[in-house]
Amino acid sequence: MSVGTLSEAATSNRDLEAFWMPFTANRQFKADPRMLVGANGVHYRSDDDRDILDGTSGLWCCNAGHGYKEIADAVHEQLMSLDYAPSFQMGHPIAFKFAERLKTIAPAGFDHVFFTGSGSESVDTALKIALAYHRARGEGTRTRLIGRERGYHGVGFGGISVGGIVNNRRHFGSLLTGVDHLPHTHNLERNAHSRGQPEWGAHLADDLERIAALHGAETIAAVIVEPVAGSTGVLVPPKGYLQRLREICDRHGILLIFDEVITGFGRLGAPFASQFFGVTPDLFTTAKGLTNGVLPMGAVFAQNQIHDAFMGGPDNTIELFHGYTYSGHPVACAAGLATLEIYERGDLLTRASRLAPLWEEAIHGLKGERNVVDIRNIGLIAGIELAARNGSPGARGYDVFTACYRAGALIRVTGDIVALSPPLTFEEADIEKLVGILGEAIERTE
Ligand code: PXG
Ligand code: PLP
Repeated sequence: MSVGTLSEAATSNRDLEAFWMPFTANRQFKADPRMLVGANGVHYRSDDDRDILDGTSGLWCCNAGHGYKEIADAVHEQLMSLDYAPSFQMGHPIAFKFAERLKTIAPAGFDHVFFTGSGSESVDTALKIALAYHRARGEGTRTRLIGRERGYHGVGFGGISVGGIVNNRRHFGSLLTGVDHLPHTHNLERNAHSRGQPEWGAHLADDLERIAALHGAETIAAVIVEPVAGSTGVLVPPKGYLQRLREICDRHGILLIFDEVITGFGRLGAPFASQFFGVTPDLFTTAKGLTNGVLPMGAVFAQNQIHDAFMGGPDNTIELFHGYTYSGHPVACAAGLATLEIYERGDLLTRASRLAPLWEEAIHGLKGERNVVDIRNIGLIAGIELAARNGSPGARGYDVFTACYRAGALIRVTGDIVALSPPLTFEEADIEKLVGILGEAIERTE
């Protein structure tokens, strides 16, 4: 494993115009770019030749860290033997093998996996399966989808419709119809500085009863939530909240979808959040850590009874009119299989449960630092909420982000909330270093 070397192109090519960057202030960035040119272990390498501690696993996706030769070799081998093959009315062995392998780490009863190309595609897929499931069972009145305020479910029209982050929705027209939202669970007055799951807020799930009464439960197909809301700034579910959602869904025949794009693959200390919280959804979405982030891929896991409901009718029927050119892409499957080996070898899918006490202690050590109004944590995730600077929300968060980068750590900010989600391979010294850099950056930022 070698750290990527400083490339000529990265330093001399300042022609940055053509790449319209996603979720980025393009003009601000291009005036003062931050370029990563290599990655190994828990570090990135910057174009000015510095090691940058990866406090975010890339974008919550490189759960085992960076630079694995085994993944590179598996990808290379697959490319040279079968680079691409269609999955519509055709098959190739590695997609079946990967699905079978994934079954072994999924909760019991999830024996079916639908492959996609990303988290956003996984969300659209899960929502469509939910709608078609009810229709297949003769409950075609169930067409409503329920999301949650502050939820992030990717950027497809389905995902932004059930999502609850205003800026991701307001620019894009009328979205899907027949969507409603549960209230978010964030409450600084009640829950600030909770360690792990907050005590207060399980009753917020009861709003689903109100929504069911308002529209008629028989019109509701599914509820989708992130078990721990990530992108909005780390909102940990109150104790009992997810259980309550499950109960209400059961009572009314509503499907429960967990969006595990972030929580999947060990982030909390179990392979999936459903195992960690002991609450079983009907469908759950994944992506990111599925391939350790090295190739784009997502997967939707379906309970057997959901899958089986589609399997009636004549054998020549296409049961689900849905799929992507890249569903089950052989090269992504090869990366995924090699990734699962690495997770298994290092016990990485449960490692966060062993690191969590240390992590919690270190993160909550930032309490009392300048402008810190809340600290929250679960598994190997943390959110540190800063007070907004008067009149310019997000400015303080951005300054802390750039200060950390200058000091050698990659963090993520959403507005004025810092989100941390380091590789599951982090050691105690890495935690101390990350929290140290962050603490100093916060202290020095106006
Ligand atoms: N669902 C959830 C819960 C996610 O966190 C997606 C769906 C979409 O996945 P794709 O692969 O289409 O991006 C996500 C993605 C952040 C951040 O800043 C979070 C995500 C993506 C980019 C940035 O927290 N989550
Ligand atoms: N647009 C056009 C014109 C296409 O032909 C296709 C796929 O064949 C798509 C979009 C969908 O692309 P994908 O399957 O990669 O999501």
